[in-house]
Amino acid sequence: MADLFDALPPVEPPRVAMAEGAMLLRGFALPFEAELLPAVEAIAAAAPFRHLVTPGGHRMSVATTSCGAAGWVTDRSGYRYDALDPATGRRWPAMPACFADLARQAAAAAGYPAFRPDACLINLYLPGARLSLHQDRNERDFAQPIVSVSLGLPAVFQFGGEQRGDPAQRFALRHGDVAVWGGASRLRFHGVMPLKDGDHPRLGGRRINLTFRKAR
Ligand code: MD3
Ligand code: FE
Repeated sequence: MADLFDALPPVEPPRVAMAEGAMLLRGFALPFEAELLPAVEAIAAAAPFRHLVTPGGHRMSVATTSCGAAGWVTDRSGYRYDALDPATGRRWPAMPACFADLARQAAAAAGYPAFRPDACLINLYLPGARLSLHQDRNERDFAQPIVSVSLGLPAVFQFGGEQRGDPAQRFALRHGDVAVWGGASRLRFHGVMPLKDGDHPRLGGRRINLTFRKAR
């Protein structure tokens, strides 16, 4: 029976266009949660989270690892994708099927049906960890989007413009949210504000972000 509630918009729409080419899919990763978390633990057991040092000599507050054919790394010589994990000298762990499936489904839902990621950078945030404004430009083809998956504690995401000094919008990214960054948004500056303390039922005092890329 039709009633008043049918006329009201949902409290938060499940799909929000943040900007041209940038789509936020609230809760899109929740059906994958039970598979994703053990897969992250298995990757971290083979390729441990580490605090990389930027070319400018700063130790990142975010700890990172990767899976897939290519992994993103930085050191004093620069930022790059590498087929080998410099910490182990071995190839990165393979990308789990549930990772690739989630990334492909999210990209398709946002209008990129051909997205086939070959790299997944995994960022681990503990309280206080942040990511300063940057662009992602180490990938070969900027026509390919980046898909990001947020797990654990919520974060405030900063979404700037094409120049570092452009004003930034802020969005909350919560457990299970997936965002697809392509088209005109692909080279926009972005960052993450310092993570606040909290206790997430599944991840405790952590935030984990997966970013899927077509690096090569
Ligand atoms: C907008 N990660 O790993 S995900 C990164 O939450 C990174 O860990 C953040 O920025 C995190 O490089 C943000 C959202 C994101 C990822 C890539 C983008 C937004 C983007 C590329 C272009 C524009
Ligand atoms: Fe980024």
